[in-house]
This record gives sequence, C-alpha cells and structure tokens, in this order.
Amino acid sequence: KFENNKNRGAFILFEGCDRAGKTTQATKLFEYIQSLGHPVKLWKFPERKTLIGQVIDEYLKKTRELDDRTIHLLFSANRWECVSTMKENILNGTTLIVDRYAYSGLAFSAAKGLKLEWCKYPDKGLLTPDIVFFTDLSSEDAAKRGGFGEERYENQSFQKKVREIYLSLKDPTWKILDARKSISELHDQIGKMSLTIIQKCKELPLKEDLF
Ligand code: 2DT
Repeated sequence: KFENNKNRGAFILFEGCDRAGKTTQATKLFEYIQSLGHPVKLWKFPERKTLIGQVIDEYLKKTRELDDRTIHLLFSANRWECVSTMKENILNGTTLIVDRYAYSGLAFSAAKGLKLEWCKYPDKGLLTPDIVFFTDLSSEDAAKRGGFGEERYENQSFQKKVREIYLSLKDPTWKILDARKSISELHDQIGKMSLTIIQKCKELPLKEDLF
C-alpha cells in the first residue's frame, strides 16, 4: 500500500495547438525519462480504446454526429474512467506523461461557443497536473507545417480560437514553450524542467482539485 505523499511519480501534461509538436515532445520526454531508469508511462487523451473512447473516435473521424454538450461530457467521462488507474500509477511511483487533458476539453468546446464555466464543471476535482507544457504555435505557423489533417477541428480558423482560449487558461503550473524552436532545443528545456519536477513531487501530495 502506498502513502499519498512519499515517492510518488509526477503528472506531467502536454497541451498545445495542433501541429505544435506536442506528441513528438511527449514521446521524446518519455524515452528520456525511461533511459534514466525512472518508472514512467505515456498516456494520451482521448483514450480511444474504451467504449466511450470509440464513440469519441467516430465523432472525430466525422462518422458520427453529436451535440456539442454531449461530446464535451463524453470527453470528460473518458478522463474520469481512466483516473483511478492514473492515480494508482502515480502513487506507486510512476511518472505519467499525458498528451492532452481537460484543458483541451475546455479550449475545444469553448471555441465552439459553449460557456467556459459550463465546460469546466464536469472536470472539477480531476487529478491535477504538476506541470503543464504548452507548446505554442500560431495558427499561421501551424498551417505552414504541411497543413492540417482530415479530422474534425483541423482547420486554421478554429485552431486560432482554440489557441486564444488555451492562453486565457494558463496558471503558474504552465510553461509556455515557443514551438518554433528546434525539436532538440525544446526537448532539452522540457527534460530539465521535468527532472526538477519529478524530484520535487516525491515530497508533495498528489492533488485532486482541478478547476
Ligand atoms: P488528437 O488525438 O490528434 O490529439 O486529437 N479534444 C480532446 C477535445 O475536443 N476535447 C478533449 O477533452 C480532448 C482530450 C482535440 C484529438 C482531438 O480531440 C480534441 C483534438
């Protein structure tokens, strides 16, 4: 049995605009932390493999239409169904590197016009990340990176709104990173900050007070 505040892993979150290198950096960080011998896992939201995740996947691939509030709640439920496993891992000393989380939920749903306060409510009380790396890229620069994909939301005007909302959400746990920097420069920056937070978290309780 674990204690809540001794030698736990860190909850490291990546958020950011599309095509800003979020997944690349999360993967590189995972490999780096692993190479140092720390227990670490890589997670991604939405978790498309669960039953709820399959519905979300169909929605994103545009083979299913859902009301804006309905899909918002499903994204949130998809986090809640994973939360006990995430918590167990962290309290057992595993660092979790998570690619997207509740901030994506807020930014994408609010960009459609839903009220931010309404959007926040279902994620209230989720596990709180220890650090948030926000890879920031303007929608113009994102568009230059070989264009957007075929899934829902992958267009420049929507991404511009998403970025504005994201930036309005930042708090002191956020590190805003200039995604125009090289992959290795960003990785060095992220790696250093992550090792610091992993050490610090060993002595800090895991918080469950998001929003
Ligand atoms: P990727 O798999 O390419 O990251 O795209 N999204 C994600 C939401 O609208 N709400 C959420 O809560 C989450 C986690 C962002 C996933 C797409 O789903 C959007 C892009």
